[in-house]
Amino acid sequence: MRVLILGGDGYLGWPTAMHLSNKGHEVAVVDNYLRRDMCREQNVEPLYETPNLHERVEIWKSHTGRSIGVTIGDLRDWQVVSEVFSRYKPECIVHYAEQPSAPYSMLDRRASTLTLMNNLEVTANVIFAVKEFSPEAHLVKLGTMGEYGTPNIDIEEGWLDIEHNGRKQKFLYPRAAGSLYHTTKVLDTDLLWFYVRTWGLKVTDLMQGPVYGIYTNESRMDPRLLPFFNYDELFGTVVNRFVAQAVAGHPLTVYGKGGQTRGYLNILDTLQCVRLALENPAENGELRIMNQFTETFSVNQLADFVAKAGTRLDISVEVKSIENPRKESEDHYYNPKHTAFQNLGLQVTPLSEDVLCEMMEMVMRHRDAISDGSIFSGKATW
Ligand code: USQ
Repeated sequence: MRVLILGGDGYLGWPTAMHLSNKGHEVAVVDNYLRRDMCREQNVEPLYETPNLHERVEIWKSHTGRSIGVTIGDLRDWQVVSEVFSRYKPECIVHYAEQPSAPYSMLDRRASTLTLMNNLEVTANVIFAVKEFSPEAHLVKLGTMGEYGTPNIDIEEGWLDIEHNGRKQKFLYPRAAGSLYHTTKVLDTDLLWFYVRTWGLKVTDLMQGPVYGIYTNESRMDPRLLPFFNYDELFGTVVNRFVAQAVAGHPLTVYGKGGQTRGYLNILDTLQCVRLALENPAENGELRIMNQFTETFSVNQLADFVAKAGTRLDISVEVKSIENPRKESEDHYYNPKHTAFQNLGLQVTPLSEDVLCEMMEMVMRHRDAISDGSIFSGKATW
């Protein structure tokens, strides 16, 4: 399949590009390096440097002989979008091209409006480009489990059957996001649903939980192919952060009571899920919503897991609750369904001490680069 990956430089975008290329798809990536710029601007650089996209595709080609197309450009610019879509004529679009951090979106007015404008304008441009240049293409969009919030009832996969005054209708599952970033994902879903109804687009919206991990089959070929690894409070997800904190000898920063429960997945399973969605597309006029995670954990459970893995490597890990910088329930019901990917044959990579120890060993090689100041400053508090 001809696949266009929007946001192809990111933590998930670049590993997805290599994975799909390795599986024989014809891949092109687009990125404007927004994530790299935001990290620089906020002085929260990833743990190690990564080559730029032009260099990455050359390294990839030297190992595999496979080419990946590259465009550096801003997808808020219609000129860039229309050129890319008319050049590549994608059969599938994987849309990751968004500001991905909840804390960043809550920093200040500028960061909030950047998140809002970037995320919605890119999604709108992509929708218009699909209609104009590739009306039969399947759009696979990265949403988030955070769209649902933490309701006191089971979370379904995207839709809920409602019976009201004796009549029935299926509606989008009620959403209650916990940050402006998560709210942009809710708004994206509404935009997509509107244009699915109006223009009959073919869309899969992936409700993904926090991802952890670093290695994929492709990045094991060469360390220069590894994705970013952020451990800071803005761009690092919790497991990656805890692993880096353990190695740095910093107490694990459990926010508040630590009962916050989410659906997590290994980066390897993100790649499988995106490929499964792409190879089993939605129908014309369908907004298919799939919950993309494999296991649920509370923050306390994750901290215990990381502390145990540390013991295996002779690292003594302290766990410390700090005042929660976020507004979120710290003790709540959480029972989200996730059968859609199981039904497509997802092979789960569970969180294990082996996985955590391998991550710790990688971080140890860069231990000197860990900046204590990036671990927690409280600058994103809401
Ligand atoms: N947390 C801590 N200590 C930390 C960092 C986080 O206790 O040092 C807690 C948070 O308060 C939260 C949970 O861990 O309850 C997860 O936080 P996170 O930073 O790993 O994830 P989050 O900000 O929710 O965002 C991440 C990705 C985002 C994706 C989302 C899925 O950055 O792109 O959409 O996970 S979900 O969380 O299901 O909404």
